[in-house]
Amino acid sequence: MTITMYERVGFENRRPSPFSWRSRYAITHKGINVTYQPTRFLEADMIEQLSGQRYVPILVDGSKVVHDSWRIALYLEKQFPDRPSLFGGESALGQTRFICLWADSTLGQLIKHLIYADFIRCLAPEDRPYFRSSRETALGQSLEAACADRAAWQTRFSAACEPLETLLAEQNFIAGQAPQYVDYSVFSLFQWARLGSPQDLVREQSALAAWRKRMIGLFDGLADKFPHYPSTT
Ligand SMILES: N[C@@H](CCC(=O)N[C@@H](CS)C(=O)NCC(=O)O)C(=O)O
Repeated sequence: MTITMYERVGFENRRPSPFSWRSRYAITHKGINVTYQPTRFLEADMIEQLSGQRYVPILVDGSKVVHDSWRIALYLEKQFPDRPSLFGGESALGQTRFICLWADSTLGQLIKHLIYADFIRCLAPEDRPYFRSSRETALGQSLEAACADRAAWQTRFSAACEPLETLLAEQNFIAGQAPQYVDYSVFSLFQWARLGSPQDLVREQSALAAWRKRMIGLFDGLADKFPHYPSTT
């Protein structure tokens, strides 16, 4: 039975969604054969018909349709128990979930203010009006205004990354000696930022930069298999 993952696709085959990236890494970690279905923002009706909600990623495995990247990770762990574990056991589940939620709410929110004005160019031109209006409504201001004070947002972002910097100076991955879902989930935000803006938000020579490099190199350089920030749009 073919398993299909519907994920966001951007301008000229870019993969701009952090949530899709963490699911891609989880699938690759498990070594599962999956067909990827690139999906535009404008195809939300089709996603809703399949899954009852409008967000990607979704995973379709026969009659089972799973939405939300966290639920996809749990599903993969349950369906493929003989493949390498994504969590390292039941007791790590709550901690992993907490770190993923913390990363999305803290790092994810700050990253928006560092990349959104650039990020829109990574999306297909026909998806840009929806992205702009939905995000500007959520932010209560234009993408450009949200990103105006870059230095201040960078200071806040670097401060929020301090615990990660300390940890990654002590061990190679957040999960320990080898990467697990917690690494994929946090990395997906850094991947979103590196593909979504020409400006780097990670300090060179930092432990975070070294970890990000290790993550980019995983699975035969999975993170670099799609186009980077566009030089022309
Ligand atoms: N909690 C969800 C969030 C998924 C999410 O935000 N997906 C974005 C990816 S681009 C999306 O589909 N957005 C649709 C929209 O904004 O209308 C998950 O972890 O999968």
